[in-house]
Order: sequence, then C-alpha cells, then structure tokens
Amino acid sequence: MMSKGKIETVFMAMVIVVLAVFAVANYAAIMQTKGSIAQDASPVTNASGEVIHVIGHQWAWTFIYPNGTQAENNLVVTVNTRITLIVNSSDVIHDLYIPQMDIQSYAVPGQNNTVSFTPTSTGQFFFECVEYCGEFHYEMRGYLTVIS
Ligand SMILES: [Cu+2]
Repeated sequence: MMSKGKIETVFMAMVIVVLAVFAVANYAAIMQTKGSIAQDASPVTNASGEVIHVIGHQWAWTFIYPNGTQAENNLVVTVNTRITLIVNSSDVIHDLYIPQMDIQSYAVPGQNNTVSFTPTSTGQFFFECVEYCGEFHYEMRGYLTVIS
C-alpha cells in the first residue's frame, strides 16, 4: 500500500505527462496552421483584365487604377471588361460587397485578396463595407459606375 504522499506525487507526475503531451500536440498544430496562411502582401500573379487596387481604410474605399489615378468611394469601369480587384486594408478588417456584381471580398491588412467580375450592363451599382469596422462604418459606401 502506497502512502498518501506517494499517491499525490504519482498523480501529479501523471498530470504533468498529460499536459506535456497536449502542449506538444498543440504546438505542432499551431506550426502547421502558420505555414498554410499567406500573411505577406506579395504580388498577385493570377490577376487578369483591368487590375484595380482597392484599399479599405477607416472610413472609405480608395480605388487605384492602373494609370495611378485614385478615387474615393467611386469606382468607374467599362462594360464587358473583365475587372480584377486586389483588395487590401491599411488599418482594420473591412469587407467590400457589390451585390449586383455578386462579389464580396474581405480587406485584411497585409493581405492581397483578389476578386474578379465582368459587368455586362451599364449603370450605377451600390457597394458598401459589410464588416463592422468602427464608428463611421456606415460611411464606407459608394457607387460602381459602369460606362460604355
Ligand atoms: Cu469598413
């Protein structure tokens, strides 16, 4: 028969072993996840058509056209042209949603998210940020204008 002190020591040793096994498994899982998420804003290689950079920031959307021209909360594109948006953020997470183009993309700091669409009719189409991003979140809205 073991003494109470010895039983306690054995029990504590068992707990330490179990926690050590969990710690190793947890660390391995974290390391595996780390490698699978791209955190760098590396150049996008799969972009096609007219490439427009989109930067979400508190509290507006900035669009940068291929010629360097910038516009705020106002995106103008040509009908029947494939448009690729490279969406990024300079502060917190935003989410660009253009319902009539059926596109939505998170804007995450340090990450280039790519989304493409081809507008097939001219007109004005509403867009907005659909990720609550602070006090003036509701101001992150504007219009996509499709011209001929
Ligand atoms: Cu936002």
